Amino acid sequence: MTPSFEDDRLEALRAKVDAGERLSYQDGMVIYRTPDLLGVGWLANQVRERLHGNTTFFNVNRHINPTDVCVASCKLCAFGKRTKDPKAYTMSLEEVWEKAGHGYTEAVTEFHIVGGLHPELTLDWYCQMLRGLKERFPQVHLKAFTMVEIGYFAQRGKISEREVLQRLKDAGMDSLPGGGAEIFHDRVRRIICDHKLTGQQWIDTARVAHQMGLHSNCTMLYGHIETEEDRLDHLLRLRELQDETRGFQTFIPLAFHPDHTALEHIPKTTGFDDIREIAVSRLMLDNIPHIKAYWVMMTPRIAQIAQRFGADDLDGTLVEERIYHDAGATTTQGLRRGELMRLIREAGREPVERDTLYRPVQRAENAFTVLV
Ligand code: V47
Repeated sequence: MTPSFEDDRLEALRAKVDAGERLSYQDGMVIYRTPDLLGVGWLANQVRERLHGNTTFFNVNRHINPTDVCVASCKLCAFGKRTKDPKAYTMSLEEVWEKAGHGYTEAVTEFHIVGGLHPELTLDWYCQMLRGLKERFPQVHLKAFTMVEIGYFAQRGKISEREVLQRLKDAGMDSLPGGGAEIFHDRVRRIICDHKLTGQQWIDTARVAHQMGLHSNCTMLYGHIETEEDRLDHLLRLRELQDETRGFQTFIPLAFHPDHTALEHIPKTTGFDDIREIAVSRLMLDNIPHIKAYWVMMTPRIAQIAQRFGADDLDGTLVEERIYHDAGATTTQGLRRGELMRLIREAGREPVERDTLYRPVQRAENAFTVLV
């Protein structure tokens, strides 16, 4: 059934969406500014169902953050700490391996590993960490290090990003997560994450990773000091790189959580904004296969509704999330496999457990009812 839109401008977009035509910057502005959220969501859902039918993907993963010590002091972040901060931590290699195995069941298919920019840990240390994980958990995919960490390892080791990526790949890194992209525009970046690599450097590093056959995800941090123009610029720069490399698997819009950050005065995003961001992403990023509604950030309730506004993924079980929880997230730190499946089913979608590369994971129907 085709709806009649509250906003006539969406009629013209419907023709483009039906024809699979690419939306322009001006189209993007319309979908960011119209109050007709249901109309925008309907369009995004058309694209989502054309790509993925009724499926919603999820995975069984564990987050590992080896250190929160960080030289960068980004205003947006509540996770990074100075070395001398009594609350700062850095795991030993044994602790990382122990953490990975803690509560481990063979259900876990991915370790998601990111951390602060530590002034002393060397690239060799990280390679050893990956080798140790692969030795102990050979079947688990290692999705590790943001482009920001890659850039930092290169700068510290005085070697190229390509060399860093090659060494990490040789040690067992299978793909990269999408963090650290924030908002690419320099004006915003200078304020929210001054010491991080530039937006262009993030893009260039992702390009090299993709050229080396490594897949990655991509993100956008919204809901702070950026404008809608900055958001669109960010999305279009990702779309442009994807036309070139086809290396991005998933886009994850990340709502800014201000608590305990230097930008604590900024109000939190609203449900309306979060849902709209999912729909805009699905419509503008026509060449990125998946849009993830990251339940930790959106809350399971909104992430569930997002499954009918353009999203086709919920992320995973996580077990112990820290970056968002340090910034005041009120969600639980992990969800069980069965809970994720229930959320998806109640949104009228069919849950499909995937591995990091979106291959379906086959499991015996009742194999993990006790374990996970
Ligand atoms: O890089 C940091 C953001 C990212 C805050 O690739 C904050 O599958 C909100 O990238 N409020 C880390 N956001 C999370 C991330 C991610 C999450 C889930 C899945 C994947 C994936 C990637 O979170 C950081 C930064 O952009 N962040 N601090 C904050 N206060």
